[in-house]
Amino acid sequence: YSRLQNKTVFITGATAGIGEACAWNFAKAGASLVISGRRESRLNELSKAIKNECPSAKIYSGKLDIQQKSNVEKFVAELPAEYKNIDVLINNAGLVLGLDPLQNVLESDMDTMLNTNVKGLVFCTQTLLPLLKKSPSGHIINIGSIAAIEAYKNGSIYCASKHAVRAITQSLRCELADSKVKISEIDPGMVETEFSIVRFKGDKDRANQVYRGIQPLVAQDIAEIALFIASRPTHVEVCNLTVFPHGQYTATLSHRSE
Ligand code: NDP
Ligand code: 8X3
Repeated sequence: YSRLQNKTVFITGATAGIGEACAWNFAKAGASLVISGRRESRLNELSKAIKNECPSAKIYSGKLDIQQKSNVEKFVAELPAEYKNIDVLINNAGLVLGLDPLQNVLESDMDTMLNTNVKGLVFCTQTLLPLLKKSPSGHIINIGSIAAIEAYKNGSIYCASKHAVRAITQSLRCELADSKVKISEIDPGMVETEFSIVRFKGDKDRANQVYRGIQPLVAQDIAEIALFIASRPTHVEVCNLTVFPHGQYTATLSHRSE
């Protein structure tokens, strides 16, 4: 992963799951990090833990809710000079709330999903694109989902949000073709993180049921893929990479040992 030495990687949603695992992996590969999320104490703990294990790691962390464009712009404007040359943006922050028929979807849940998964991703991309264009190897990595490819029962708004991510990735690939900036999307199936606990609003028993009888992916699996994608030579652009735990074969169907 020597191509990541001295690169600066901006990760949204680094307080848990895939974003946190990306922070560890990119730091170990020698990249400087800008990590963000809404839970500041977790960011401080993560920075401390990484620096403990990799004393030379360079990490800037700050609280950021990506739902408001002004937050994103302020955060980026206030980056210290040594963290302003962003090479890689990992648009990871995202969430699902509920598993309900469309008829019953709460407007507040819909707003949170769309404002985070779609608008927040766009705000981060718009704000960082001018910096990525200055890099000799700018790269956007969007964390999509199998829900970007399939729509499933009771998942309408989350699936719509991830279908939007896929569309945005594709449109941007066309728009960026005459620049040096690459764009990739990783579309995972089941990854055991805080994702299902958030979906079921803290109901851990229900969240555990999602992974019953299957060995799900873990955040590290996705971080390793992100690291692989980000470290290809400049002319190699991984477009969309779908990844399932073995045994899963659609968004909602898996072989489970009961
Ligand atoms: P986690 O719940 O473990 O992590 C989600 C991260 O997103 C947290 O760091 C959270 O930080 C952050 N986040 C949520 N809302 C905001 C916001 N408004 N502003 C900034 N950060 C925010 O879930 P995962 O790691 O699994 O999810 C990461 C991405 O992977 C998401 O986009 C998700 O849709 C996608 N994904 C997950 C799959 C899975 O099965 N787990 C499968 C396919 C895709 P904080 O709460 O501190 O703000
Ligand atoms: C997460 C995967 O199938 O729960 O994006 O929507 S799924």
